[in-house]
Amino acid sequence: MASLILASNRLPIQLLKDGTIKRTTGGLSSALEGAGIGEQYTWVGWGGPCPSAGRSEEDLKTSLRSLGVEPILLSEDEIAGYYDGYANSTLWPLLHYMQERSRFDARWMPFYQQVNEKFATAISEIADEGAQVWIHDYHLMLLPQLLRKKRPDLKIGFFLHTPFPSSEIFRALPERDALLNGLLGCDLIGFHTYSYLRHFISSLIRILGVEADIDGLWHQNRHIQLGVYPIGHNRDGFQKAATTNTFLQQHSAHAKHLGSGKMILSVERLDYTKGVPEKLQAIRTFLESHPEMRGLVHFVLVAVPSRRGVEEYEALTERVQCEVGAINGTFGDVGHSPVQFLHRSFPVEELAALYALADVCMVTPIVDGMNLVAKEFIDCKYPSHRARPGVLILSEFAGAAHEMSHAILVNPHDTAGVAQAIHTALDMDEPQMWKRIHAMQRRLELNDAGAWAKRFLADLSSATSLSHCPQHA
Ligand code: GDG
Repeated sequence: MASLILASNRLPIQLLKDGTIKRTTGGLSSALEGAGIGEQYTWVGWGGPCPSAGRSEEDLKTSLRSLGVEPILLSEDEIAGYYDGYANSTLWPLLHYMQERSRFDARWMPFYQQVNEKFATAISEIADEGAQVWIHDYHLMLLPQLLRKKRPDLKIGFFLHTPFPSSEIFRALPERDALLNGLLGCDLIGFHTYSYLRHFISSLIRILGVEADIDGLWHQNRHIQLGVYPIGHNRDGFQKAATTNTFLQQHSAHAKHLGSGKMILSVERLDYTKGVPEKLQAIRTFLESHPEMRGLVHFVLVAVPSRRGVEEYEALTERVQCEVGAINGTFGDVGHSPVQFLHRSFPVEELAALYALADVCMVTPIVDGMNLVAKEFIDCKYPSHRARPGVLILSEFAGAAHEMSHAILVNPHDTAGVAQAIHTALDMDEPQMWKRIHAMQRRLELNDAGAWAKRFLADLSSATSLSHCPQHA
């Protein structure tokens, strides 16, 4: 039994066929890992594509439970309909304002409903009386209401890691009422920014006719609190990583290789929301207009494979590989390719070494709920970690832009503007770079992943589950 339960689509770990464990890469797992909310919780989620060869479901569940998590197993049909289908092909693009990419297929919603039911059943069986349940992200928008029906005693919170788009976009969803009603099963609903919260409130009024203000609303005689909780990065994890031998070795190796050259880094899951082709266009424009920089700059693109098997992601990978080849073919020389495309995941110590050394970090998503890479880069810039100063180029369409005004803010669609920002960043003098870094670090120190989680959980714990509206009492 558990008094605090975290629920997310994916567990932070995946059990592989050979019985070994792999950590999953992504914003949610990296932030929650650094949230420091102790050992007193149970994490409920899917362990990834099932390595079921020769193993029974019970056997798999037992292996995962021994690691302190409560696994949800999904059938092939559920993976296709709930995960690849409704969550990633309908909701993900729509929540990121990409309505033209969003596919509506009536066969998918029943699987989304079914998997949300599975989570509700699993949680209701392990939750202590009055336990807190913290549900994460767009895969589980029906879960709060399903869970409340089974267990009205629970305190239920939901945090959305993506943007919540304008109601003009959200209302295009055929299942818009069901999703909003699903969320109204919560005691507390949180977003990264005030804009997302305001869009949610507009959807409630325009779609359900339910009125709310920025603090909350009354619905069916229950109070639902609303709030803004900008997520922070795993500060302790990066600070620790910067003291390891792997960090030191990687740091010296890269520093030697760079010599007097300049490193322009980017790190992301290879996802169409992250704006990688648009970034490559800007790199091409920069190299075209600054021939004197061609032998000097090293664009290092760490692009972790994501959602393998989904057609659009395969096409994006091919497109990016092709453009990287074309840029290197045009602007490279014997012994130097301006763009290094690293299509794999790196251990956090190696990532920290790249952040510490990079002269510029380009975080230029088309739309992004928050973006933790921007925060991690700035927080690896301490002289005690042998960091070089560096400049953050940040898309104004990332949630992080609301907090990091000392970055160079860019519109990722404006190719010439981003190319110009690269030049401005490379040209900036060191005192100016440190001034900007320090201003951003002061803010990050106050709101890392731990502070974010504690704030959300404290509000969830004090959220009042009054049974009637005082105005109507
Ligand atoms: C979603 C929202 C929101 C990346 N490559 C490696 C690696 N990473 C880690 C980074 C960072 C995380 O993955 C990526 O986080 P982001 O925030 O940038 O993006 P999403 O995965 O899209 O996350 C996003 C987030 O949820 C949290 O709410 O900010 O807007 O889309 O932590 O460091 N980690 C390691 N090796 C890599 O190669 N170890």
